[in-house]
Amino acid sequence: MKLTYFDFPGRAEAIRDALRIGGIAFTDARVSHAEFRALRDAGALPFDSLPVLELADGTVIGQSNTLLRYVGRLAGLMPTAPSEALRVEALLDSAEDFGGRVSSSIRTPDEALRVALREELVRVWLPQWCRLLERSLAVDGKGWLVGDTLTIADLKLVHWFDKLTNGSLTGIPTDLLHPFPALVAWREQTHRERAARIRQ
Ligand SMILES: N[C@@H](CCC(=O)N[C@@H](CS)C(=O)NCC(=O)O)C(=O)O
Repeated sequence: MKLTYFDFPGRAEAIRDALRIGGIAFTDARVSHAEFRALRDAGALPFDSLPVLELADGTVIGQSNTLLRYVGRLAGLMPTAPSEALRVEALLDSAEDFGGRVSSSIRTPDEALRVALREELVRVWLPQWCRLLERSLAVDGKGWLVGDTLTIADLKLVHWFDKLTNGSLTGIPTDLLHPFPALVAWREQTHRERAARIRQ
């Protein structure tokens, strides 16, 4: 299959991880913004956006969480118990809610608005997301967001927190997770497991 996205982690990195961990052969197509516009204008993107996944039969599918669930199932990174899968899916959607607020602050060209959005993120929304995620960690108590092993929820969210704390977003402190020790431990565990399973 072929995954097409830009040349940065964004909405694709968890999908790339799941494909790598699952040992699923794929073409990691990375396009420029000009190439994206050409694909979009040619009608090649079902939702006029990236990422898209092209299957062996030529079907092209969009929507990152849908793609992540699909490859997550193929790679054994999606719980088979429906109640656990439900919790994973809710966490993926939370990334659209909370992560979407971060994206809005990136997209706005208005500097004053960006500063105000970032201040609200740091004061209100990101601590709220962190508290909710710590609650999720506490349900099974195994250090994973759902169940007792790595899932696509861990992969999706760890990339969000990497983006949030890499210093590239002015106004968002790199030690954002410091008041949330369970999340700090989760992040380390997720990175360790991810690296080990990608190497296998
Ligand atoms: N809900 C969609 C959102 C996709 C989306 O907004 N993708 C962005 C990149 S992260 C995009 O295609 N941006 C190009 C543009 O609209 O200029 C998904 O999760 O796949």
